Amino acid sequence: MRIERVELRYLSLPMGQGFETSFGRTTRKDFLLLALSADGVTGYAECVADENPYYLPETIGTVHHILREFLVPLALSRNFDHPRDLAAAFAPVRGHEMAKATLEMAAWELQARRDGRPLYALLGGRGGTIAAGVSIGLQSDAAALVDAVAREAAAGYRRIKVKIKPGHDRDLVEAVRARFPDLPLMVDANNAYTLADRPVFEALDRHGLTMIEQPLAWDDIVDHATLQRGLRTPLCLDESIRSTALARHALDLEACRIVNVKVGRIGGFTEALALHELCVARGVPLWCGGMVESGIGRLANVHLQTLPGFTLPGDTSASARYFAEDLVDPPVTVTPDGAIAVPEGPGIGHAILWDRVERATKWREAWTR
Ligand code: OSB
Ligand code: MG
Repeated sequence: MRIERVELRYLSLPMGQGFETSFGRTTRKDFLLLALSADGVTGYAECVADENPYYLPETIGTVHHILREFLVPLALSRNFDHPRDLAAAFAPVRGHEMAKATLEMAAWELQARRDGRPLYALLGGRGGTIAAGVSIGLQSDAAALVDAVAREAAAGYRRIKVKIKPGHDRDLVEAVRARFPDLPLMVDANNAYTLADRPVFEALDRHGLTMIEQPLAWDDIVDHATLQRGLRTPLCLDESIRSTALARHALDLEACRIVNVKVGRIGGFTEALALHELCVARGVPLWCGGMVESGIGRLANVHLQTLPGFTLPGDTSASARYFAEDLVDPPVTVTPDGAIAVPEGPGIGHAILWDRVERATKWREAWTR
């Protein structure tokens, strides 16, 4: 692969109802879209960084800087036999997993298009369908949350995740459980707690949750291990796992029993495949998280989830939950029994709607050899 051109666009896409976590509310989806061209073919990837560093330290601004100054020059200065070789070339750059993943994922997508195969085939997955789960943002109160859960359960989702934060946790789970005692249910705290909040987790432990996601600090594994020792409910780590090595450390310490994979958070597909292999070898359940991606990133997640280690439904839900006008045709849809069809076309497998991309583009920059 001789990379000839890299184009980066800043997109701002209107969202319907928005999404609220413990770090704030989003009503527009601002993100970077990268196009990578080599040997007459172009591949695409969506970056998961937000404008702010409230999920993890990287932002759209840091990704732009790291791509422009370091990763793009590296990619344009040598040839690669396979997309998996990009990760090794990027290794001298410390951290900046989201920036690395953006370029690396586009190389995989390009390679799949070049081979005329769906992305899943290049990754070693399979066709068919995947099981869909859904993440429900913070709602105004418990009654509104129960309504939202009822709506998503009726839509077919096979696992429902609700966001919690201090003061909005036990009551929310009790309200949902009162109406849906047997629903596969989990919570995600996005680092909002400390070990001093142990009583909250002891109360949640009585509700048969599938897991509790990232209750403690974004960069912690030690306190999570302490918390896990006193709980029956498995902990799952999201933010804390930014590499396969960190996942291995977390599993060795028993800081979690389930792993959330986001390709953008761990530096790309090559690292995702390594993390998948680690979890399969250790019998640790794995699922694919989401970052409220447009259809382009959403479809990349669909392909990844066809690998055999993804034994739990992920956070990949229908495009229409977030975007009235998604950037892919057809949009990602979920069947009444909670399945998403895996595309069979080359690369991500659905057409990109360039008129919508153009309308959402705030700026763009391109680099060539
Ligand atoms: O922690 O999983 C998370 C959204 C933005 C940032 C972090 C997270 C989330 C979600 C939404 O939970 C998942 C989705 O629907 O894409
Ligand atoms: Mg999470």
